[in-house]
Amino acid sequence: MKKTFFCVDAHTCGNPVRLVAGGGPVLEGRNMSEKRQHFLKEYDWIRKGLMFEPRGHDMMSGSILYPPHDPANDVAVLFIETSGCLPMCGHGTIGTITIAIEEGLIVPRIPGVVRMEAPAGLVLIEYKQEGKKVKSVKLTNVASFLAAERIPVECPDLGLLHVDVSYGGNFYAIVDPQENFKGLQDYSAGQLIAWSKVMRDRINAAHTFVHPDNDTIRGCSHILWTGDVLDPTSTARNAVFYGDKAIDRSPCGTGTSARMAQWFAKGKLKEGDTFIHESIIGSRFTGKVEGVTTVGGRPAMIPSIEGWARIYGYNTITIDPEDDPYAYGFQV
Ligand code: PYC
Repeated sequence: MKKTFFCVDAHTCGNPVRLVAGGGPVLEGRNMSEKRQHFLKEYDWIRKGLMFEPRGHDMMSGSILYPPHDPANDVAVLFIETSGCLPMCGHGTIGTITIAIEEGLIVPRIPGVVRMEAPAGLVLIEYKQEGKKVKSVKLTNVASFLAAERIPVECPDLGLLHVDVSYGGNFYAIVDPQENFKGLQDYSAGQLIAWSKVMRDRINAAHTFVHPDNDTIRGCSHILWTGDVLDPTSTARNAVFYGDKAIDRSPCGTGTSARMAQWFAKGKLKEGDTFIHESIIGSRFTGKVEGVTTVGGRPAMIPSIEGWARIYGYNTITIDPEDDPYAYGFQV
């Protein structure tokens, strides 16, 4: 049967965010983590249809809004991506909140503040508005922590690399410059993508990463390559691999959180410090160490990320498996 989805398309610092404002499914669950499981079981065809070609593309990423489960909160969000349904997405949050406020899809009780339930936990948001336009969104993310250090992994062409694995809403393998890798600036996006796929499989075959408080958050899903900054006023630069063929065009919110947690654990950042992260295209998020905590008994920190998004389109998308052989999309 033909289904219609009313979407607002935007980008956060260059990376797409397609918010499904109408047509999303009713989900069962006491919180967004349970609703994410229900969506994955019954409705993953919606994600595939809206994210993959021909309606989407390799980098496509989006969200669906739900009422909050706790009346103290303003909204709950399911993230849909080419990679699956992420527990948390930073660029997705910045785009989703920008769209939701500008289009009047949510009306927060306190103007300028949104309490957002994500599958990974509660995310507190402050946004700045000029007239109707949202100029910037700052999210205080879930507690982030360094999960493992110097894991050896063979990379095709480059040879043996050592990576740290850090959690910032998803688990990231962070590849810092070392003997066999001088920095992301020396390689094409295509090379980083090809290597990332192999390395992710190898890391997950040898190690199990599970969030201590939520065992549905598992596996190292992203590879974060680091390298020289383009702008000397930035702290660091990264290229984040996700899905099967994507490099994030934004500096990646959960990746920035994971990297700040890595630096925090190594004593390179302390509470109150800021961290300006550049993406592969040079767009920037400003991160800050907001606080210190523990997760499952291990030291952790609370990161915030600030960035901007712009709406660029209104998109009524149909998925009709009786008429279109590519209704549920494809990947090449
Ligand atoms: O911004 O957290 C993020 C993100 C995850 C995957 C792509 N972007």
